[in-house]
Amino acid sequence: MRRIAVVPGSFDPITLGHLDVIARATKLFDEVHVVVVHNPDKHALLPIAQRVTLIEEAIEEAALGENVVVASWSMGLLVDYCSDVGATVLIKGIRTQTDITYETPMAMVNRNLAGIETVFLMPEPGHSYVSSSLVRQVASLGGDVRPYVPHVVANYLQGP
Ligand code: COD
Repeated sequence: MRRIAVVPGSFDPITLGHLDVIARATKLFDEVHVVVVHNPDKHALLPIAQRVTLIEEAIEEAALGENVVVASWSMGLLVDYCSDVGATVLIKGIRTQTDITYETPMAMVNRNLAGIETVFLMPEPGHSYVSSSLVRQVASLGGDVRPYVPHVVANYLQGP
């Protein structure tokens, strides 16, 4: 049986922390879907289509493309996307206790709703403090975001 996992997120924009989680996921599953989902709790910087393009380019740059699909989902529950593509697992990156507190109830609800299990992956320590909101803030204040994001994202945000 082909094992398919979904890595969901706002990815506004994709960071090296996200990319690290995606790379780990590709080693554990036959097919990995990276899915951009609108998070109503967050004020978005980039349009969803632009986030998808940057993820595609970052994945190509990191040579992770073979078993990765990039998509967006705005049609309702994330577990419905999982059912549509035959995925049985959601993957979330865990950086801090705050992530665990945020993700645990969602993992339980997603299992109750559709039997989808959530796998938590620990990031590379060097990326564990990186977040899209930090990148947005540094970029908006004119700082250098290159240590935190793939080259394609840095070029998009601040030029080559
Ligand atoms: N290292 C490791 N992991 C990281 C890092 C890093 N540096 N940065 C972020 N991550 C992880 C996050 O912990 C998260 O797991 C994932 O990467 C995405 O992060 P973000 O910030 O891009 O995205 P979020 O947190 O805004 O995304 C939230 C979701 C949209 C995924 C979430 O709200 C969700 O699953 N929504 C589904 C809606 C739904 O169906 N709800 C009903 C059932 S609960």
